[in-house]
Amino acid sequence: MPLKLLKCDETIPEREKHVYIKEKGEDTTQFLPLSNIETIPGSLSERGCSYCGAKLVIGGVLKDTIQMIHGPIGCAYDTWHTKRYPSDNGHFQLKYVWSSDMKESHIVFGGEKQLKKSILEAFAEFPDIKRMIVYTTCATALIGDDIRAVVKSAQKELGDVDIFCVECPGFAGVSQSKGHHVLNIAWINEKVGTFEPEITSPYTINVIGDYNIQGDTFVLEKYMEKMGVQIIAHFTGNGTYDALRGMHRAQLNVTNCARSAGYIANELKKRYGIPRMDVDTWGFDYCQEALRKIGAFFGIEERAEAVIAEEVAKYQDRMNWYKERLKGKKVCIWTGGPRLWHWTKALEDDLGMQVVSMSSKFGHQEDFEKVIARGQEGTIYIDDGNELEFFEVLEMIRPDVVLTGPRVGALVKKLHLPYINGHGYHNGPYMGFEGAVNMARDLYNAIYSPLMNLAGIDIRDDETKKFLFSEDVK
Ligand code: CFM
Repeated sequence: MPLKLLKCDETIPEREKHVYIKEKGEDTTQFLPLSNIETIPGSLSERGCSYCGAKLVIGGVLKDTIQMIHGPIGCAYDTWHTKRYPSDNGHFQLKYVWSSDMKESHIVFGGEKQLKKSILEAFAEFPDIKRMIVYTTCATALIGDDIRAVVKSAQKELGDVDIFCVECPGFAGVSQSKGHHVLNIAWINEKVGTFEPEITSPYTINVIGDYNIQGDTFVLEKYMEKMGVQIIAHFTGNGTYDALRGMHRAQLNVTNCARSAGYIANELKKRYGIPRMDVDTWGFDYCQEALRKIGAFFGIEERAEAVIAEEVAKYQDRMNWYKERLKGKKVCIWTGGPRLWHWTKALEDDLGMQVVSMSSKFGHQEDFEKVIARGQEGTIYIDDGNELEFFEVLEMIRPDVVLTGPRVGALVKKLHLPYINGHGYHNGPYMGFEGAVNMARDLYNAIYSPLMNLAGIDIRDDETKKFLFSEDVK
Protein backbone atom coordinates (compact mmCIF):
# COMPACT_ATOMS: atom_id res chain seq x y z
CA MET A 1 0.00 0.00 0.00
CA PRO A 2 1.35 3.44 -0.79
CA LEU A 3 2.33 5.45 2.24
CA LYS A 4 0.51 8.59 3.19
CA LEU A 5 3.12 11.00 4.35
CA LEU A 6 1.16 13.36 6.52
CA LYS A 7 2.70 16.72 5.73
CA CYS A 8 2.86 16.11 2.00
CA ASP A 9 -0.65 14.89 2.06
CA GLU A 10 -1.70 18.19 3.58
CA THR A 11 0.26 20.22 1.08
CA ILE A 12 0.60 18.17 -2.11
CA PRO A 13 -1.80 15.22 -2.16
CA GLU A 14 -0.50 13.93 -5.51
CA ARG A 15 2.79 13.07 -3.84
CA GLU A 16 1.14 10.07 -2.21
CA LYS A 17 1.65 8.03 -5.39
CA HIS A 18 5.41 8.65 -5.27
CA VAL A 19 5.95 6.91 -1.96
CA TYR A 20 5.72 3.25 -1.05
CA ILE A 21 6.40 1.02 1.95
CA LYS A 22 7.16 -2.57 1.09
CA GLU A 23 4.89 -5.03 2.83
CA LYS A 24 5.30 -8.69 3.47
CA GLY A 25 4.59 -11.04 0.60
CA GLU A 26 3.32 -8.29 -1.66
CA ASP A 27 3.82 -8.46 -5.43
CA THR A 28 5.96 -5.34 -5.40
CA THR A 29 5.66 -4.74 -9.13
CA GLN A 30 2.04 -3.76 -8.49
CA PHE A 31 3.04 -0.99 -6.13
CA LEU A 32 5.88 0.86 -7.79
CA PRO A 33 5.93 4.54 -6.93
CA LEU A 34 5.29 6.82 -9.88
CA SER A 35 8.61 7.94 -11.31
CA ASN A 36 10.33 9.65 -14.24
CA ILE A 37 7.46 12.08 -14.60
CA GLU A 38 7.28 15.82 -14.11
CA THR A 39 7.91 17.17 -10.65
CA ILE A 40 4.67 18.37 -9.09
CA PRO A 41 4.64 22.18 -8.97
CA GLY A 42 5.30 23.36 -5.43
CA SER A 43 7.38 20.34 -4.53
CA LEU A 44 10.96 21.40 -3.85
CA SER A 45 12.65 18.80 -6.01
CA GLU A 46 16.27 17.75 -5.63
CA ARG A 47 16.56 16.86 -9.30
CA GLY A 48 19.08 18.23 -11.76
CA CYS A 49 18.21 19.52 -15.24
CA SER A 50 18.60 17.60 -18.48
CA TYR A 51 21.67 19.56 -19.59
CA CYS A 52 23.27 18.62 -16.28
CA GLY A 53 22.71 14.91 -17.00
CA ALA A 54 24.62 15.20 -20.26
CA LYS A 55 27.34 17.64 -19.26
CA LEU A 56 28.00 17.17 -15.58
CA VAL A 57 27.41 13.45 -15.34
CA ILE A 58 28.73 11.96 -18.59
CA GLY A 59 30.49 14.27 -21.08
CA GLY A 60 32.38 16.42 -18.61
CA VAL A 61 34.28 13.42 -17.28
CA LEU A 62 36.40 13.00 -20.45
CA LYS A 63 39.99 13.88 -19.74
CA ASP A 64 41.10 15.19 -23.13
CA THR A 65 38.09 17.21 -24.28
CA ILE A 66 37.12 20.86 -24.12
CA GLN A 67 33.56 21.20 -22.78
CA MET A 68 32.03 24.25 -24.42
CA ILE A 69 28.85 25.33 -22.69
CA HIS A 70 26.86 27.53 -25.06
CA GLY A 71 24.83 29.64 -22.67
CA PRO A 72 24.88 32.28 -19.97
CA ILE A 73 27.78 31.90 -17.56
CA GLY A 74 25.44 30.62 -14.82
CA CYS A 75 25.10 27.31 -16.70
CA ALA A 76 28.85 26.80 -16.17
CA TYR A 77 28.52 27.19 -12.41
CA ASP A 78 27.96 23.56 -11.56
CA THR A 79 31.22 22.23 -12.96
CA TRP A 80 34.73 21.62 -11.68
CA HIS A 81 34.21 22.42 -8.06
CA THR A 82 31.14 20.27 -7.54
CA LYS A 83 32.17 16.97 -9.09
CA ARG A 84 35.12 14.81 -8.19
CA TYR A 85 36.10 12.72 -11.17
CA PRO A 86 39.87 12.76 -11.38
CA SER A 87 41.98 11.53 -14.29
CA ASP A 88 45.46 10.10 -14.75
CA ASN A 89 46.60 13.04 -16.88
CA GLY A 90 46.62 15.72 -14.22
CA HIS A 91 42.86 16.29 -14.06
CA PHE A 92 42.64 18.52 -17.14
CA GLN A 93 38.85 18.20 -17.06
CA LEU A 94 38.63 19.51 -13.52
CA LYS A 95 40.86 22.51 -13.98
CA TYR A 96 39.01 24.52 -16.58
CA VAL A 97 35.52 25.70 -17.43
CA TRP A 98 34.55 26.90 -20.90
CA SER A 99 31.48 28.93 -21.77
CA SER A 100 30.35 31.15 -24.63
CA ASP A 101 29.23 33.56 -21.90
CA MET A 102 25.97 34.70 -23.50
CA LYS A 103 24.85 38.18 -22.53
CA GLU A 104 21.51 39.91 -23.09
CA SER A 105 22.52 41.31 -26.48
CA HIS A 106 23.37 37.79 -27.70
CA ILE A 107 19.96 36.61 -26.61
CA VAL A 108 18.38 39.42 -28.63
CA PHE A 109 20.59 39.22 -31.73
CA GLY A 110 21.61 35.55 -31.64
CA GLY A 111 24.60 33.81 -30.08
CA GLU A 112 26.06 31.92 -33.03
CA LYS A 113 28.88 34.38 -33.69
CA GLN A 114 29.72 34.34 -30.01
CA LEU A 115 29.87 30.54 -30.03
CA LYS A 116 32.11 30.45 -33.09
CA LYS A 117 34.45 32.95 -31.48
CA SER A 118 34.51 30.93 -28.25
CA ILE A 119 35.29 27.66 -30.06
CA LEU A 120 38.21 29.21 -31.96
CA GLU A 121 39.49 30.92 -28.85
CA ALA A 122 39.36 27.73 -26.78
CA PHE A 123 41.30 25.67 -29.33
CA ALA A 124 43.86 28.48 -29.71
CA GLU A 125 44.30 28.59 -25.95
CA PHE A 126 44.81 24.80 -25.68
CA PRO A 127 46.74 23.89 -28.84
CA ASP A 128 47.33 20.26 -27.75
CA ILE A 129 43.62 19.56 -27.35
CA LYS A 130 41.79 18.57 -30.53
CA ARG A 131 38.48 17.36 -29.17
CA MET A 132 35.44 19.29 -27.98
CA ILE A 133 31.85 18.80 -26.93
CA VAL A 134 29.45 21.72 -27.42
CA TYR A 135 26.30 21.83 -25.27
CA THR A 136 23.17 23.87 -25.81
CA THR A 137 21.46 25.30 -22.73
CA CYS A 138 17.93 26.61 -22.15
CA ALA A 139 18.73 30.14 -23.32
CA THR A 140 20.47 29.19 -26.56
CA ALA A 141 17.96 26.46 -27.40
CA LEU A 142 15.05 28.85 -26.91
CA ILE A 143 16.46 31.46 -29.29
CA GLY A 144 17.16 28.69 -31.80
CA ASP A 145 20.92 28.98 -32.23
CA ASP A 146 22.06 26.42 -34.79
CA ILE A 147 25.06 24.98 -32.99
CA ARG A 148 25.60 22.28 -35.61
CA ALA A 149 26.10 24.87 -38.35
CA VAL A 150 28.56 26.77 -36.16
CA VAL A 151 30.46 23.60 -35.32
CA LYS A 152 30.61 22.60 -38.97
CA SER A 153 32.12 25.90 -39.98
CA ALA A 154 34.60 25.89 -37.08
CA GLN A 155 35.71 22.34 -37.94
CA LYS A 156 36.21 23.34 -41.55
CA GLU A 157 38.27 26.32 -40.54
CA LEU A 158 40.44 24.43 -38.08
CA GLY A 159 40.75 21.20 -40.05
CA ASP A 160 42.23 18.87 -37.43
CA VAL A 161 39.61 19.00 -34.68
CA ASP A 162 36.65 16.76 -33.89
CA ILE A 163 33.60 18.30 -32.20
CA PHE A 164 30.48 16.58 -30.84
CA CYS A 165 27.21 18.44 -30.32
CA VAL A 166 24.85 17.72 -27.43
CA GLU A 167 21.49 19.33 -28.02
CA CYS A 168 19.87 18.80 -24.66
CA PRO A 169 18.84 22.05 -22.96
CA GLY A 170 17.79 21.98 -19.32
CA PHE A 171 14.10 21.85 -20.17
CA ALA A 172 14.42 18.88 -22.57
CA GLY A 173 13.08 16.38 -20.02
CA VAL A 174 11.89 15.96 -16.45
CA SER A 175 15.33 15.41 -14.91
CA GLN A 176 19.00 14.74 -15.64
CA SER A 177 17.93 11.31 -16.86
CA LYS A 178 16.97 12.84 -20.22
CA GLY A 179 20.50 14.18 -20.64
CA HIS A 180 21.96 10.70 -20.18
CA HIS A 181 19.69 9.41 -22.91
CA VAL A 182 20.36 12.21 -25.40
CA LEU A 183 24.13 11.95 -25.05
CA ASN A 184 24.14 8.13 -25.26
CA ILE A 185 22.09 8.01 -28.44
CA ALA A 186 23.80 10.93 -30.19
CA TRP A 187 27.18 9.39 -29.43
CA ILE A 188 26.32 5.98 -30.88
CA ASN A 189 24.73 7.60 -33.92
CA GLU A 190 27.53 9.98 -34.71
CA LYS A 191 30.78 8.83 -33.15
CA VAL A 192 30.94 5.10 -32.47
CA GLY A 193 32.66 3.33 -35.36
CA THR A 194 34.73 6.33 -36.45
CA PHE A 195 37.96 5.28 -34.72
CA GLU A 196 39.86 2.00 -34.71
CA PRO A 197 41.42 1.20 -31.34
CA GLU A 198 44.60 -0.81 -30.97
CA ILE A 199 43.78 -4.28 -29.67
CA THR A 200 46.36 -5.67 -27.26
CA SER A 201 44.53 -8.56 -25.56
CA PRO A 202 42.33 -11.47 -26.69
CA TYR A 203 39.84 -10.29 -24.02
CA THR A 204 38.31 -6.87 -24.61
CA ILE A 205 35.51 -5.01 -22.85
CA ASN A 206 33.90 -1.61 -22.58
CA VAL A 207 33.18 -0.53 -19.03
CA ILE A 208 29.90 1.35 -19.22
CA GLY A 209 28.34 3.59 -16.58
CA ASP A 210 31.18 4.41 -14.21
CA TYR A 211 32.40 7.98 -13.92
CA ASN A 212 35.51 7.67 -11.80
CA ILE A 213 33.98 9.31 -8.76
CA GLN A 214 36.98 9.79 -6.47
CA GLY A 215 39.00 7.15 -8.31
CA ASP A 216 36.41 4.36 -8.74
CA THR A 217 37.60 3.79 -12.31
CA PHE A 218 41.22 3.33 -11.26
CA VAL A 219 40.14 0.47 -8.99
CA LEU A 220 38.28 -1.30 -11.81
CA GLU A 221 41.13 -0.67 -14.25
CA LYS A 222 43.53 -2.33 -11.83
CA TYR A 223 41.41 -5.49 -11.57
CA MET A 224 41.00 -5.74 -15.34
CA GLU A 225 44.70 -5.28 -15.90
CA LYS A 226 45.47 -8.08 -13.45
CA MET A 227 43.04 -10.34 -15.29
CA GLY A 228 44.62 -9.45 -18.63
CA VAL A 229 41.41 -7.87 -19.91
CA GLN A 230 41.77 -4.79 -22.10
CA ILE A 231 39.33 -1.95 -21.57
CA ILE A 232 38.68 -0.52 -25.03
CA ALA A 233 36.56 2.34 -23.72
CA HIS A 234 35.53 3.44 -20.29
CA PHE A 235 32.20 5.26 -20.57
CA THR A 236 33.29 7.73 -19.30
CA GLY A 237 35.50 7.54 -16.18
CA ASN A 238 39.08 8.57 -16.96
CA GLY A 239 37.98 8.19 -20.61
CA THR A 240 39.14 9.76 -23.83
CA TYR A 241 37.04 11.00 -26.71
CA ASP A 242 38.68 8.71 -29.27
CA ALA A 243 38.50 5.60 -27.09
CA LEU A 244 34.73 6.10 -26.98
CA ARG A 245 34.66 6.34 -30.77
CA GLY A 246 36.12 2.82 -30.83
CA MET A 247 33.53 1.16 -28.56
CA HIS A 248 32.33 -1.05 -31.41
CA ARG A 249 35.49 -3.17 -31.12
CA ALA A 250 34.93 -4.62 -27.65
CA GLN A 251 33.70 -8.19 -27.18
CA LEU A 252 31.63 -7.41 -24.09
CA ASN A 253 29.90 -4.44 -22.49
CA VAL A 254 30.22 -4.55 -18.72
CA THR A 255 27.52 -2.21 -17.42
CA ASN A 256 27.43 -0.78 -13.92
CA CYS A 257 25.19 2.31 -13.93
CA ALA A 258 22.44 0.99 -16.14
CA ARG A 259 20.35 4.12 -15.62
CA SER A 260 22.77 6.56 -17.23
CA ALA A 261 24.36 4.28 -19.80
CA GLY A 262 22.13 1.25 -20.38
CA TYR A 263 21.04 2.96 -23.60
CA ILE A 264 24.43 2.80 -25.28
CA ALA A 265 24.98 -0.78 -24.07
CA ASN A 266 21.67 -1.77 -25.68
CA GLU A 267 22.50 -0.01 -28.93
CA LEU A 268 25.96 -1.63 -29.08
CA LYS A 269 24.20 -4.96 -28.75
CA LYS A 270 21.65 -4.16 -31.42
CA ARG A 271 24.00 -2.60 -33.94
CA TYR A 272 27.25 -4.50 -33.34
CA GLY A 273 26.10 -7.68 -31.59
CA ILE A 274 28.17 -6.98 -28.46
CA PRO A 275 26.55 -8.66 -25.42
CA ARG A 276 25.62 -6.60 -22.36
CA MET A 277 26.58 -7.90 -18.92
CA ASP A 278 25.15 -6.01 -15.94
CA VAL A 279 27.31 -6.03 -12.84
CA ASP A 280 27.47 -4.41 -9.41
CA THR A 281 30.96 -3.10 -8.82
CA TRP A 282 30.15 -1.51 -5.46
CA GLY A 283 30.07 -3.93 -2.53
CA PHE A 284 32.50 -6.57 -1.25
CA ASP A 285 30.42 -9.58 -2.24
CA TYR A 286 29.03 -8.00 -5.37
CA CYS A 287 32.48 -7.20 -6.67
CA GLN A 288 33.47 -10.85 -6.37
CA GLU A 289 30.37 -11.79 -8.31
CA ALA A 290 31.19 -9.21 -11.01
CA LEU A 291 34.75 -10.44 -11.49
CA ARG A 292 33.55 -14.05 -11.61
CA LYS A 293 30.99 -13.17 -14.30
CA ILE A 294 33.62 -11.47 -16.47
CA GLY A 295 36.04 -14.34 -15.91
CA ALA A 296 33.39 -16.90 -16.88
CA PHE A 297 32.51 -14.99 -20.05
CA PHE A 298 36.07 -15.24 -21.35
CA GLY A 299 36.89 -18.64 -19.84
CA ILE A 300 39.55 -17.12 -17.59
CA GLU A 301 37.94 -18.06 -14.29
CA GLU A 302 41.22 -18.80 -12.58
CA ARG A 303 42.46 -15.24 -13.22
CA ALA A 304 39.32 -13.81 -11.67
CA GLU A 305 39.75 -16.11 -8.66
CA ALA A 306 43.36 -15.01 -8.26
CA VAL A 307 42.36 -11.32 -8.13
CA ILE A 308 39.51 -12.09 -5.72
CA ALA A 309 41.76 -14.15 -3.43
CA GLU A 310 44.37 -11.39 -3.32
CA GLU A 311 41.86 -8.62 -2.58
CA VAL A 312 39.85 -10.60 -0.05
CA ALA A 313 43.04 -11.50 1.80
CA LYS A 314 43.94 -7.81 1.92
CA TYR A 315 40.59 -6.41 3.04
CA GLN A 316 38.34 -9.07 4.61
CA ASP A 317 39.60 -8.49 8.15
CA ARG A 318 38.86 -4.80 7.97
CA MET A 319 35.40 -5.48 6.60
CA ASN A 320 34.76 -7.83 9.52
CA TRP A 321 35.93 -5.20 12.00
CA TYR A 322 33.49 -2.65 10.60
CA LYS A 323 30.68 -5.17 10.33
CA GLU A 324 31.00 -5.89 14.00
CA ARG A 325 30.40 -2.19 14.75
CA LEU A 326 27.91 -1.34 12.01
CA LYS A 327 25.50 -4.23 12.22
CA GLY A 328 21.97 -3.19 13.02
CA LYS A 329 22.66 0.50 12.31
CA LYS A 330 19.91 2.23 10.36
CA VAL A 331 20.86 3.96 7.12
CA CYS A 332 18.99 5.96 4.45
CA ILE A 333 20.16 6.01 0.83
CA TRP A 334 18.87 9.15 -0.87
CA THR A 335 20.71 9.56 -4.17
CA GLY A 336 19.96 9.54 -7.89
CA GLY A 337 18.52 6.10 -8.55
CA PRO A 338 20.88 3.21 -9.31
CA ARG A 339 22.92 3.56 -6.15
CA LEU A 340 19.82 2.53 -4.26
CA TRP A 341 19.79 -0.93 -5.77
CA HIS A 342 23.56 -1.24 -5.96
CA TRP A 343 24.07 -0.32 -2.33
CA THR A 344 21.12 -1.65 -0.36
CA LYS A 345 22.08 -5.32 -0.34
CA ALA A 346 25.76 -4.49 -0.22
CA LEU A 347 25.30 -2.54 3.02
CA GLU A 348 22.99 -5.18 4.44
CA ASP A 349 24.94 -8.29 3.45
CA ASP A 350 28.49 -6.96 3.75
CA LEU A 351 27.99 -4.88 6.88
CA GLY A 352 24.78 -6.07 8.52
CA MET A 353 23.22 -2.60 8.32
CA GLN A 354 19.53 -1.95 7.90
CA VAL A 355 18.50 0.26 4.97
CA VAL A 356 15.35 1.95 6.25
CA SER A 357 14.59 4.46 3.51
CA MET A 358 15.56 4.94 -0.11
CA SER A 359 14.82 8.01 -2.19
CA SER A 360 15.55 8.27 -5.90
CA LYS A 361 15.70 11.60 -7.68
CA PHE A 362 15.07 10.36 -11.18
CA GLY A 363 15.03 6.55 -11.31
CA HIS A 364 12.59 4.95 -13.74
CA GLN A 365 10.14 2.13 -13.06
CA GLU A 366 12.77 -0.52 -13.80
CA ASP A 367 15.04 1.05 -11.17
CA PHE A 368 12.28 0.86 -8.57
CA GLU A 369 11.62 -2.75 -9.51
CA LYS A 370 15.24 -3.56 -8.70
CA VAL A 371 15.36 -1.32 -5.63
CA ILE A 372 12.25 -2.79 -4.07
CA ALA A 373 13.15 -6.36 -5.00
CA ARG A 374 16.49 -5.98 -3.23
CA GLY A 375 15.16 -3.90 -0.33
CA GLN A 376 13.63 -4.98 2.95
CA GLU A 377 10.03 -5.05 4.06
CA GLY A 378 9.06 -1.94 5.97
CA THR A 379 11.55 0.23 4.10
CA ILE A 380 10.24 3.56 2.76
CA TYR A 381 10.78 4.08 -0.99
CA ILE A 382 10.39 7.59 -2.38
CA ASP A 383 10.52 9.03 -5.89
CA ASP A 384 11.74 12.64 -6.32
CA GLY A 385 11.54 13.34 -2.58
CA ASN A 386 11.25 16.84 -1.18
CA GLU A 387 12.33 18.56 1.99
CA LEU A 388 9.12 18.03 3.95
CA GLU A 389 9.14 14.36 3.16
CA PHE A 390 12.77 14.01 4.17
CA PHE A 391 12.03 15.71 7.47
CA GLU A 392 9.12 13.42 8.03
CA VAL A 393 11.07 10.28 7.25
CA LEU A 394 13.86 11.35 9.61
CA GLU A 395 11.29 11.89 12.29
CA MET A 396 9.63 8.54 11.70
CA ILE A 397 12.67 6.33 11.54
CA ARG A 398 15.49 8.27 13.15
CA PRO A 399 18.33 6.71 11.14
CA ASP A 400 21.90 6.48 12.37
CA VAL A 401 23.32 7.88 9.14
CA VAL A 402 22.14 9.18 5.76
CA LEU A 403 23.90 8.76 2.42
CA THR A 404 22.87 11.72 0.27
CA GLY A 405 24.06 14.86 -1.54
CA PRO A 406 25.28 18.10 0.01
CA ARG A 407 21.91 19.87 -0.35
CA VAL A 408 19.85 17.32 1.53
CA GLY A 409 22.93 16.67 3.65
CA ALA A 410 22.77 20.22 5.01
CA LEU A 411 19.21 19.55 6.11
CA VAL A 412 20.19 16.31 7.79
CA LYS A 413 23.08 18.01 9.57
CA LYS A 414 20.74 20.63 10.97
CA LEU A 415 18.97 17.82 12.77
CA HIS A 416 22.35 16.75 14.15
CA LEU A 417 22.33 13.51 12.28
CA PRO A 418 25.43 12.39 10.42
CA TYR A 419 25.35 12.37 6.65
CA ILE A 420 27.84 11.11 4.07
CA ASN A 421 28.10 12.46 0.55
CA GLY A 422 26.70 9.59 -1.48
CA HIS A 423 27.17 11.32 -4.85
CA GLY A 424 30.65 12.80 -5.29
CA TYR A 425 32.09 11.12 -2.21
CA HIS A 426 34.79 12.91 -0.28
CA ASN A 427 36.85 9.91 0.80
CA GLY A 428 36.46 7.47 -2.06
CA PRO A 429 36.90 5.42 -4.05
CA TYR A 430 33.87 3.42 -2.91
CA MET A 431 34.07 0.86 -5.70
CA GLY A 432 35.63 -2.56 -5.50
CA PHE A 433 37.08 -4.20 -2.40
CA GLU A 434 39.08 -1.26 -1.10
CA GLY A 435 36.12 0.96 -1.91
CA ALA A 436 33.80 -1.17 0.23
CA VAL A 437 36.24 -0.74 3.11
CA ASN A 438 36.42 3.03 2.54
CA MET A 439 32.66 3.25 2.61
CA ALA A 440 32.46 1.16 5.78
CA ARG A 441 35.10 3.39 7.38
CA ASP A 442 33.14 6.54 6.49
CA LEU A 443 29.91 5.06 7.84
CA TYR A 444 31.66 4.06 11.04
CA ASN A 445 33.33 7.46 11.46
CA ALA A 446 30.05 9.27 10.84
CA ILE A 447 28.01 7.18 13.26
CA TYR A 448 30.59 7.04 16.03
CA SER A 449 31.83 10.62 15.73
CA PRO A 450 31.59 12.41 19.10
CA LEU A 451 30.70 15.61 17.24
CA MET A 452 26.94 15.11 17.42
CA ASN A 453 27.07 14.61 21.16
CA LEU A 454 29.28 17.67 21.60
CA ALA A 455 26.56 19.65 19.93
CA GLY A 456 24.44 18.53 22.86
CA ILE A 457 21.56 17.35 20.79
CA ASP A 458 20.71 14.01 19.29
CA ILE A 459 17.60 13.41 17.23
CA ARG A 460 17.62 9.78 18.31
CA ASP A 461 16.91 10.86 21.83
CA ASP A 462 13.16 11.01 22.58
CA GLU A 463 13.15 14.34 24.38
CA THR A 464 15.09 15.98 21.57
CA LYS A 465 12.83 14.50 18.99
CA LYS A 466 9.79 15.85 20.78
CA PHE A 467 11.38 19.28 20.83
CA LEU A 468 12.62 19.32 17.24
CA PHE A 469 9.41 18.15 15.70
CA SER A 470 6.98 19.99 17.88
CA GLU A 471 4.62 22.30 16.04
CA ASP A 472 6.17 25.35 17.71
CA VAL A 473 9.58 24.67 16.31
CA LYS A 474 8.25 24.08 12.83
FE1 CFM B 1 24.48 6.67 -12.49
FE2 CFM B 1 26.15 8.17 -11.38
FE3 CFM B 1 23.79 7.49 -10.26
FE4 CFM B 1 23.83 9.12 -12.37
FE5 CFM B 1 23.82 11.29 -10.71
FE6 CFM B 1 26.20 10.38 -9.84
FE7 CFM B 1 23.87 9.58 -8.68
MO1 CFM B 1 24.75 12.05 -8.37
S1 CFM B 1 25.49 8.39 -13.39
S2 CFM B 1 22.54 7.51 -11.97
S3 CFM B 1 23.01 11.17 -12.70
S4 CFM B 1 25.51 6.30 -10.58
S5 CFM B 1 25.65 12.32 -10.48
S6 CFM B 1 27.89 9.25 -10.74
S7 CFM B 1 25.74 10.09 -7.82
S8 CFM B 1 22.64 11.30 -8.92
S9 CFM B 1 22.88 7.62 -8.27
